[in-house]
Amino acid sequence: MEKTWWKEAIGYQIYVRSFKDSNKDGVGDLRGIIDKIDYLKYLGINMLYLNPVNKSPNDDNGYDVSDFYDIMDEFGTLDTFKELLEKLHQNEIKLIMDLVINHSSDEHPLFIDAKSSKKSKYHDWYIFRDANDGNVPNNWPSFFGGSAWEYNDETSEYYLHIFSKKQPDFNFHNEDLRKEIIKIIKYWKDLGVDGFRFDAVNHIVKDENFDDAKVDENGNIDFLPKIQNLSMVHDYIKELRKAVFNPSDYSKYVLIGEAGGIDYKSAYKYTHKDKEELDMLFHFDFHSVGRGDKPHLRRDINLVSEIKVPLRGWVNREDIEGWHPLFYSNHDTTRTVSRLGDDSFDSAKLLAAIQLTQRGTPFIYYGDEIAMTNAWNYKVMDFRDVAVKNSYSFEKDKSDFNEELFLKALLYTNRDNSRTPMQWDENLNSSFSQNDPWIPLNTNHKERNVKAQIKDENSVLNFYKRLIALRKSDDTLVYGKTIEYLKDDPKIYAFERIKDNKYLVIANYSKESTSLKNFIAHYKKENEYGYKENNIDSLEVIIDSDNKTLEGTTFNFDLELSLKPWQVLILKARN
Ligand code: TEU
Ligand code: CA
Repeated sequence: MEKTWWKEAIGYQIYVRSFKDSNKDGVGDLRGIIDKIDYLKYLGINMLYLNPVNKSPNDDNGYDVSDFYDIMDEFGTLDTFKELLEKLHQNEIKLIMDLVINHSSDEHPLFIDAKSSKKSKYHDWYIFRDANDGNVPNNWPSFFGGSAWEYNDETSEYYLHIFSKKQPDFNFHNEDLRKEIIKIIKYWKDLGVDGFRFDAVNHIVKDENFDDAKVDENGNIDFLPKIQNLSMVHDYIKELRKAVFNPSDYSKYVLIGEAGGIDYKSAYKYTHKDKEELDMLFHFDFHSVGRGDKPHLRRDINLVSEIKVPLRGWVNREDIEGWHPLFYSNHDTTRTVSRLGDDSFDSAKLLAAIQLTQRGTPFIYYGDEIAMTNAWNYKVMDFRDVAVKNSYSFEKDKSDFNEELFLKALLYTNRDNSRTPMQWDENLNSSFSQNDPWIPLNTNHKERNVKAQIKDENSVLNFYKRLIALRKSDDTLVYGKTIEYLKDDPKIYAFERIKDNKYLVIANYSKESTSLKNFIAHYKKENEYGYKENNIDSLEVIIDSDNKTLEGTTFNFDLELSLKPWQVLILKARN
């Protein structure tokens, strides 16, 4: 087992636009984060991951970069960034930067030059294709709606954009482009950041035939095999890593890739140690949990297939195959407690307990620590996501358009649910900003906010704080192996973490109170012939999500115990 700082770190992701506005323009910024370092310290996190901060016209909130070497005007200046980095480091908080290397903004000078003429030095840095019989080159759609091709008058060609048309894709087969990307990564590394999250890195190579993707009988276009996880992606990641980092750097920096279409079985392709590509992957396994047959429908979560199986797969991988970022949500999902729980504080605590006791590196998404929910108060016009604007304009004039269902679908699936302003207190704009925020607040900020939860010792926030402290106090929770019990139980999620110490986590992942009879019988049987450290009589309850009721007591396996809805216990073996 190789120990490194980033395996032991507690990560926290900040969507900068939505965290804290320091200059009254309604947009969160870097100074806002500097002003809240005390809060991050209070919580106990020690690694920050920021969504993109580079210069951008913000068609996709920073994922459309117009200058890779500078900071977005709304967020501050390069000096503010340096100050933030320095202050974070003074407070022993590392910084991971999000770099968008699959595409740039269409307003990037490189693209403006590239599209001006076929003779441009930069023309081949992007992906241009001739029309196909006067039409788009092929049937590939964009992730954000419509075709992935946009016509360019100046050269009478189409250019490829798998995201919005303001995000033209780079051509990674061009060596000079790759050299430029290497230069960009080096630049930020030299400025002192501690790691990178490479955005959409699995998309950097496209199928060179550019032929039509298959269409099924329902009209769905199977385009992903054309644009993601192609084998040359690996060659280019390897090349980037080698060019920027010395092998002696490998443990100093953490490299995380964002990769759709990859599960725990295939992740080794990017993260196997011998490959020298990436350390961890942000996957999509928990993004659609509980999603119904149609986007406007929800159904009950299947604990076994949707949570237990994937999480087990990720956390039990051999060390050599890569490490796991323990995260439920990010800026592309709905809110954790709305998707994986039932909006209640109790369900938020259960999710926190699992996240902070499992194997891997936890990444808490800002606001999850106070159980921020989906934006249930939103109307269609409140959404800001470019994907919503696109789909609304495609859908609204169709004869069968139903605005109510459209809105419902947004509330169950759209990314803006996770981008509402941080809820600091009950005051105007929740003290996120003294001006109208760029995106409306969740109206439940009056009850759900940091200020109220700091005061309440049994709040979700203080529960997170305790769990973070616990995890930092014992690397059993980082490196220990995980043994799971009652793998097929649809309500009880129970596992042990074992290394120098032993912890047992028993969670009632359900809305009903649930007897522990089965669990206790099973656990006793499994441990009947166990060795000394598995002595089941000596487990002490160290955390009880039900207002600490059982804390400090020896767990009594003979009792016909049941757990309340969403209740979770953490037990520790007495030495
Ligand atoms: O998201 C990428 C993304 O969500 C898809 O490429 C995903 O890989 C695919 O749907 C799975 O099959 C990143 C950012 O997180 C997001 O916010 C940006 O909008 C996007 O890239 C474009 O930069
Ligand atoms: Ca601001």
